[in-house]
This record gives sequence, C-alpha cells and structure tokens, in this order.
Amino acid sequence: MSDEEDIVLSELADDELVQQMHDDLYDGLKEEIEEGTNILLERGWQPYNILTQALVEGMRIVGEDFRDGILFVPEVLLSANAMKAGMFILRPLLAETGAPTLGTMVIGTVKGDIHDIGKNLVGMMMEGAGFEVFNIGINNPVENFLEAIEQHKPDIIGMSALLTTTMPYMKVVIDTLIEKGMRDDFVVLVGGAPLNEEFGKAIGADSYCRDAAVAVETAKDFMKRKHNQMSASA
Ligand code: B1M
Repeated sequence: MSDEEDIVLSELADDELVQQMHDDLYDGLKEEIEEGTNILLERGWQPYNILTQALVEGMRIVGEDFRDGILFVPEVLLSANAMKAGMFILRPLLAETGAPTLGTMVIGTVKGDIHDIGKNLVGMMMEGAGFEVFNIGINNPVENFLEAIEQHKPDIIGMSALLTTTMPYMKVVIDTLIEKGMRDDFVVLVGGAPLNEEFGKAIGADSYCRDAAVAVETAKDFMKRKHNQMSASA
C-alpha cells in the first residue's frame, strides 16, 4: 500500500488538507480533489477561499514546475482536469448570490489557444457577482466573438490568452470591432498570465484584468459608469 493510500483526507487538519490538495492537484488526482473540496465545504469554508487557497494556489505550483521542465503536458492536463473537477463543485455555490443581473458578458479564449481554466474562473466569478455570462470556450476566431455578440448582445466582451503567441490575436478582435463601427458598444476586458496593463492599452482594450477578482471589480465599475451615463442623458 502506498503512502498516498494511507492518507485519509477527512482526518487531516484544514492546513494539512489544503497542503495535501496542492499535492493531489500536482499528481492530477481528480477524485481526491473532489473529496478535499467537499470536506472543506462541509467544514464551513467559503467557496471562494477553497478556490483561491486550495485550487488556484495548487495550480500555481504546477505552473512553476511546468515552466521549469519538471512537469510535461500530459501531467499538466491531469492537473487541469483535477482542478476543473473542484471548480465544477464550487461553480453553483459561487454563483448563488441571488443578485439581480448586473450586466451581460461574452467571454472566450482567443484563436490558437486552448487554455481555459483562468477564463472559466473569471466566468464563474462574474456569475457569482451577478453577471449573466456566455462562455464561448477556447480557440475562438473573431467570427465566433461576432456571432456571440450578435446572439447575446453583451455589455462586456472578455478575452483570455495564456500564450505570448496568441495574445496578439486580441488586437485582431478589437480591430474588427473598430472596422465594423461596433467598438464603442462594448467594454472590452482582457486577461491572461502573459498580459499586462501596457499591452491592454496598446491593443485598445478598455482594461487589463490581472485576475478574476479584478475582472469582477472592473466590470462592476464600467457598468456603474454606463448606468450613470444613461441616467444623465435620459
Ligand atoms: Co500551457 N502554458 N501550454 N497548458 N500552461 C502556460 C501558459 C505556460 C506559461 C507554462 C510555462 O511555460 N510556464 C506556457 C506559455 C509560455 C508563453 O507563451 N510565454 C505554456 C505553454 C508553452 C503551453 C504549450 C505551448 C505547451 C506545449 O504544447 N509544448 C501548450 C499550448 C497549447 C495551446 O493553447 N495551443 C500548452 C498546453 C497546456 C495544457 C493543455 C497542458 C494545459 C491547459 C489545460 C486547460 O486550460 N484546460 C496547460 C496549463 C494548465 C498551463 C499552466 C501550467 C497553468 C495555466 C492555468 O490554468 N493557470 C500555465 C502556467 C502558468 O500560467 N503559470 C501554462 C491557473 C489559472 C487560474 O490562471 O490562466 O493565469 P490563469 O488565469 C488567471 C489570470 O490570468 C486572469 O484571471 C485568471 C484567474 O485569476 N485571466 C483573466 C485569465 N484569463 C482572463 C480573462 C479575462 C480576465 C482575467 O477577461 C476579462
């Protein structure tokens, strides 16, 4: 019997359990992540704290070792899968605010890029804050954004890119909106690990969002301004 099998998650103290969840995420153990997430919920942890302290932090460690060539794509896929299983449990709880709809967002990862964990997290947090979110998935050419805009008439367009090779595609989407005379109809928010504020400005986005919490705050701010402008011109 391995050490892993000896560990009973429910017998661990909170900090040990969180530590163990980092290890389990690293090892891509989906069922253990589900179990750990449920245990922390039963112990009264806030869904947001489980998300940030157990899951996102675990994924940060995975990311470091991926960068350093210690972990490879197949292993990281397992970690991502385990992370998604935890997020799946937390999603309805994060969305359970009962708040009226603050606005509508279409969010997607841009063409050439299949990273979706951060984007999904932003979507979940936006839903939790009271936005209606249409998540159009990964690898989206500009046509997909246009189709979703037509269909959902969003207030906010969110774009995610995790690769230095795909982040320039965000400008393609924004430039297309400009060409079509639609740019000013929406707030465009961008995010993803390789981006920064300067890049966001350079491509003509309204704002770069460092993380999901910043995305929510920024979106709320823009909606507040939009409503103020509308009531001033009424
Ligand atoms: Co890839 N990957 N990956 N990867 N991967 C990175 C991004 C990388 C930094 C790893 C590294 O080398 N350290 C590196 C990019 C290097 C670069 O471009 N400079 C990299 C690479 C190279 C690759 C491949 C090319 C590897 C290969 O095939 N040789 C390949 C590319 C595939 C492709 O997209 N075409 C690849 C593949 C993969 C997997 C499929 C194995 C998997 C993705 C699984 C999935 O997403 N379903 C994967 C993963 C998991 C990662 C790392 C390890 C983790 C990303 C993640 O989920 N982080 C990542 C390393 C890293 O980022 N440190 C890496 C957790 C997530 C919560 O954070 O996504 O940053 P993040 O999202 C944050 C913020 O950025 C922000 O809010 C989120 C929540 O707070 N945010 C937004 C994100 N999107 C936003 C949108 C908004 C607002 C905020 O809109 C309003």
